Amino acid sequence: MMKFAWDNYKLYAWGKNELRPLTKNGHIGNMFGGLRGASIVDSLDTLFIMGLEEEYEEAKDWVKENLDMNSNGEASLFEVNIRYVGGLLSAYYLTGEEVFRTKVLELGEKLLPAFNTPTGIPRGIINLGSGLSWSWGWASAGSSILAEFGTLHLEFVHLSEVSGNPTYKEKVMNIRKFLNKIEKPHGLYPNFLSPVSGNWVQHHVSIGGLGDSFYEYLIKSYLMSAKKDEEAKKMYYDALEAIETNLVQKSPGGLTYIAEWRGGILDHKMGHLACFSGGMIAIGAADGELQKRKHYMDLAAEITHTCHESYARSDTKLGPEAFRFDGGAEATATRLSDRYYILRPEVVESYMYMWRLTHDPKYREWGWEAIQALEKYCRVDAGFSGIRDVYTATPNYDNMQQSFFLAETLKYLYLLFSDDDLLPLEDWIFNTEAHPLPVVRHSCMQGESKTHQRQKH
Ligand code: DMJ
Repeated sequence: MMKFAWDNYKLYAWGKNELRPLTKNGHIGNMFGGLRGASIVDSLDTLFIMGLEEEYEEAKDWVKENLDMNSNGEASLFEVNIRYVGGLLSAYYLTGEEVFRTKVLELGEKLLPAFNTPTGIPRGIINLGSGLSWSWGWASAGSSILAEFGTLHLEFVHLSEVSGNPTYKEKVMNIRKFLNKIEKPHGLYPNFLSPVSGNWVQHHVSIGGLGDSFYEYLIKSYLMSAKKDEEAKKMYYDALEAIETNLVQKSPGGLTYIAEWRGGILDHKMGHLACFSGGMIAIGAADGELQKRKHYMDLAAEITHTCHESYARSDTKLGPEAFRFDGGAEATATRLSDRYYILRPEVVESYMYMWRLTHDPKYREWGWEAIQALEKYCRVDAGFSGIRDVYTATPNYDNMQQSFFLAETLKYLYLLFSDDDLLPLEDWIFNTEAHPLPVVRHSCMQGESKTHQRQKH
């Protein structure tokens, strides 16, 4: 599947950001500020891990010759960070090739001006040429988004590690400290925050879109620090406690789900994006309070089960973008606009973590079901495409092979069927785009004063 997706990208969309597999051309889009080759950078580590050597070499050569950071467009800080910074860092750590380090540091520097706000909380969009940054037009009152400014920590810690420059780490530690001290309604973190006043802008809380990977990065920061980052640990378990108290629900049919919260009122909906949380709760289970560890594994299994049900209850055996638990619905989409599937990874991501941590064969069975469904309903002549309605067996394609399909969906499926010693979870932490980053056991930031580090670099 990876080779097929890659070969078609190469044939029809080489150097563009994504492949349009129906029209057989490339897509550039406006998320990456003029950067190109998102599918190449997102695929480097997947190709390497899968032993697709020739393809990996082609990808590396493209990065060396053609990945041009001197673009002048408006980029999503979050998307560039998780795909480009994460992809290049991971390629560097896996292969030791200097070109990835040089490129990622060139890019990292261009992202720093986004943090020049009164609070140090970055804005969502940055012009990679001018360094000017601003907020998404659709985000209320010029606010920044929790899942965006909360999903920088892992990559920025490693930017400091590979450069010896503490600035990157300082920027994300500042975000962390800010969030730690600010008041939180019922212990929950709303999705919108003003980077100017430092106040929450709306009381919408979600473990799915707009909130999701902030929580993921708390527990992963703790694990990536070789379990030294106590602050991240405490913030994670406190947040999980608040989520359990306020958002976790059981449907009449016995399915556990995580609802969304709008100023105290529950919206009984779970997004596909929220399905990463099965895996997240599972990787954090062993470091929770002793008496809660089993409970966390049970909760992780229940959520993963619910997400599997959202797949099993559709005609294509692929899950919708959002499924509901009201008006008689139980893990099904009720709105037409929620029925699409865009090759997202979160459900198989949770299967992979649950498999690694329990070895219950059902997770491989569920992964295999997803593979068969992808082959049957998403594979087209020239690649893989998202579909517009998972409840109809005659697919209507969206004509897009997302770069995260190669970075995440296929990588997690591959790992689900690999031995546990391929990227062991004790040594590698996957960023939110599935790019593995090593646990930092001996930080290059230790032992040298910050001033000295600054002078050196
Ligand atoms: C990916 O870019 C990342 O997984 C992100 O955290 C959420 N959205 C997509 C995949 O669905």
